Amino acid sequence: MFSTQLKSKLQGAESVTVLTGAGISAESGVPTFRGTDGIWKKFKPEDLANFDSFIRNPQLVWEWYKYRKQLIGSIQPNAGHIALAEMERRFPQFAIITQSIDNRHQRAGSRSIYELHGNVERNYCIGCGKSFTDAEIMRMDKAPRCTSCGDLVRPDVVWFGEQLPIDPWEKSASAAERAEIFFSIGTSAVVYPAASLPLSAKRAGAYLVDINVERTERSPWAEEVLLGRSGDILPMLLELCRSNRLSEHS
Ligand code: BJW
Ligand code: ZN
Repeated sequence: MFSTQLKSKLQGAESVTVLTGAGISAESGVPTFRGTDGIWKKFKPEDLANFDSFIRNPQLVWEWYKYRKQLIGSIQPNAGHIALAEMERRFPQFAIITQSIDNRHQRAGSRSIYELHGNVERNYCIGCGKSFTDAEIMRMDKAPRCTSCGDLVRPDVVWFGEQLPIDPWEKSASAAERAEIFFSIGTSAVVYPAASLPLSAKRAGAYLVDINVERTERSPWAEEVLLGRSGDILPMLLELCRSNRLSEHS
């Protein structure tokens, strides 16, 4: 499944960077936005994941998020998340840039994670910025309101038209530029600026690998396209890193 070139790149690499999307959690039972198994087809993310829709119909947007918070709260990291957490220990520099908001990389034990689109387990007031826990939110009305100022509370995620958080974005851009190998995993790579990261990595000399159940916008640019589920491919990739390491010592 893996080319000789990827094997030798993995053996020598000091710096590996990974970009993950919703597909990394598909096998944990979280539906993706797009792709053949995307079940949000009823709602386009563009229609719900924006500030104007939230102001127009906070109940509807909150219904979507409360449903997803409950779903996400009940799922475990899968073999893909776990393999990435293990891979982190095998390279001097290893970073996960994630568009996922579900916190499963953290749960799997990964340390160096840059969350580009926020984290659905956090919430804040749009008026005064006060934070609210999920437990508080779940007890509140359909569209929760701030206990200090009375304004609307929203999930701490990045919607269309909003700027990405500056610190994770800058760290992600540097991690892309320094990567010798860049893995784009379980993302359709249609949402910018995240979708530009595999391209900047490649421009800076990285070996680009696209891992997905189907070809993506990034496949034509990739040195290698690995078609399959990330929960199947990543453990095999980890095995490869392990055997590389053994042969280094023998
Ligand atoms: C598997 C698998 C398995 C399944 N194993 N794989 C025109 C051109 C260029 C840009 C723009 C434009 N018009 C507007 C823009 C900007 C816009 C944008 O990019 N729009 C595009 C849609 C065109 N971007 C923004 O607005 C961003 N901000 C920004 O640009 O700020 C600057 C600015 C400010 C003001 C004005 C203008 C610009 C912000 C983007 C925020 C995205 N937010 C969301 C919602 C987060 C909260 C939530 O979850 O509710 O983030 S949208 C949604 O898409 C979510 C995801 O992170 C993001 C990316 O999706 P992802 O992760 O790739 O998932 P899918 O479903 O698309 O793909 C899953 C893949 O997995 C598929 O390929 C499957 O095949 C695969 N898969 N099972 C491996 N087992
Ligand atoms: Zn407030």
